[in-house]
Amino acid sequence: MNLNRREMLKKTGKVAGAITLASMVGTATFTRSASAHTDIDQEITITMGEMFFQADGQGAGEAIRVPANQVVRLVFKNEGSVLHDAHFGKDADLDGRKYNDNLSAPFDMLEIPAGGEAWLTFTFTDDQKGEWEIGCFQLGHYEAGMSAPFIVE
Ligand SMILES: [Cu+2]
Repeated sequence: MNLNRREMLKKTGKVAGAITLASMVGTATFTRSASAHTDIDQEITITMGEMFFQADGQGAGEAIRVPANQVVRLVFKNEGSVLHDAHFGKDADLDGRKYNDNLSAPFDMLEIPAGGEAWLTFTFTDDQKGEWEIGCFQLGHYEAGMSAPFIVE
């Protein structure tokens, strides 16, 4: 199932949603929160604001560490006053407004309006271990420092 960007936006909106990524299969599926019964091994809440990502218990912009081979739910809360997005990858392309190496492929990214909340559920594999990055590619945001190391370990 392929969700294009417009469908993804429509489905996330201001309502919390869940996107399960089966990275080994290479598909992204969307599950409404009301019917999401995935067992979660670990949940990490990440606050977004101007211009930062901040995981619970950490400082703004500090590394976010995620275990491989576990079901990890990342809960994003945009407490800022403008829309933010979350891309996962490495090698930022500031012209294309994305990472050249997309950790979450084929899933593109998550956009969350001001005051909104949404979540993603990942299971990363051994071959995805290493240092990646989470970044917001709204115009000027990455440039203003809206990124953080994202470490799969
Ligand atoms: Cu942003």
